[in-house]
Amino acid sequence: MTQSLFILTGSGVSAESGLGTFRDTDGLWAKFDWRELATPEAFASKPEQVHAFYNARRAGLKKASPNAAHLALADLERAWLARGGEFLLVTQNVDDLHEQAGSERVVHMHGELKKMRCELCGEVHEAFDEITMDLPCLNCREAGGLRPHIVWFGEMPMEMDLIYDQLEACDLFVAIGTSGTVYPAAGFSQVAKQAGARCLEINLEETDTSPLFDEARKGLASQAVPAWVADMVG
Ligand code: BV8
Repeated sequence: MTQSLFILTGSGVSAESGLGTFRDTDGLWAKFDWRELATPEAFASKPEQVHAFYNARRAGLKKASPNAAHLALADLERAWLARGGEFLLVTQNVDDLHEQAGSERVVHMHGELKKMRCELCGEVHEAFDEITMDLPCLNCREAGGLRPHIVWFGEMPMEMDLIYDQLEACDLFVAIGTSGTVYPAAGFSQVAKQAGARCLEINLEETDTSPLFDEARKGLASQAVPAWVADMVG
């Protein structure tokens, strides 16, 4: 029986595509204070400032393309499903580089930069390049309700029921390019392990959660991930 695979990715998998990580020395949260830009309170008090931050990141995403790690994970998904295995890729990233690389079974637990949500009617749409508070929702036509379809600190991540079901059922849990500092994602390896999965960490360096893993592969995602996928599919 082919194994059930659960893959969790973080900003390290998109770093070589030119998108900043968060906690590296030159990372996003080193330059910006997440309390001022990635919380519902920040959006309530300074919505245009928050929109400007995400509008800039959305513009940056247009210049980025998938790297070898994204492409290898899409190959792995196809090979795994062809063998009748279970496969789920949960990403903390809000970019769509996994989808651009061909991954289909992707869950964005922290939302998506290319989507916007109306707080007045709840509708989710493809985001305008530049979202501002005076733009009307495409559905309810009201202005003043549009926000990035992003999970901010203090907000409940998306698809948590599906995620925990899959964590408890998987045989192999693989964390790629994540520092394991943001919860609940940082706790996923423990949930999988307690449910009997083997845990593999693929990262540039040791992380706070490294001790929880059975195996670690150190290196740049664009090299370490294709090498690991070759071993898995080989
Ligand atoms: C929740 C979207 C509960 C936004 C993100 C105290 C106060 C307040 C809150 C808390 C607190 N203590 C705990 C919390 C909970 C909080 C949290 O964990 N805070 C942290 C700071 C302690 N979590 C939350 O608030 C979450 N929600 O708990 O809700 C709840 C319960 C009931 C009802 C309602 C609510 C929501 C968290 C989601 C926040 N949104 N993103 C945006 O993107 O703008 S988080 C954001 O940061 C990312 O999505 C990601 O999750 C996180 C960054 O993590 P990483 O992806 O790991 O990135 P990082 O830079 O840290 O690491 C990169 C790694 O890659 C490094 O290890 C590096 O070495 C490696 N790397 C770099 N380059 C490469 C590489 N590896 C390989 N190759 C390379 N080339």
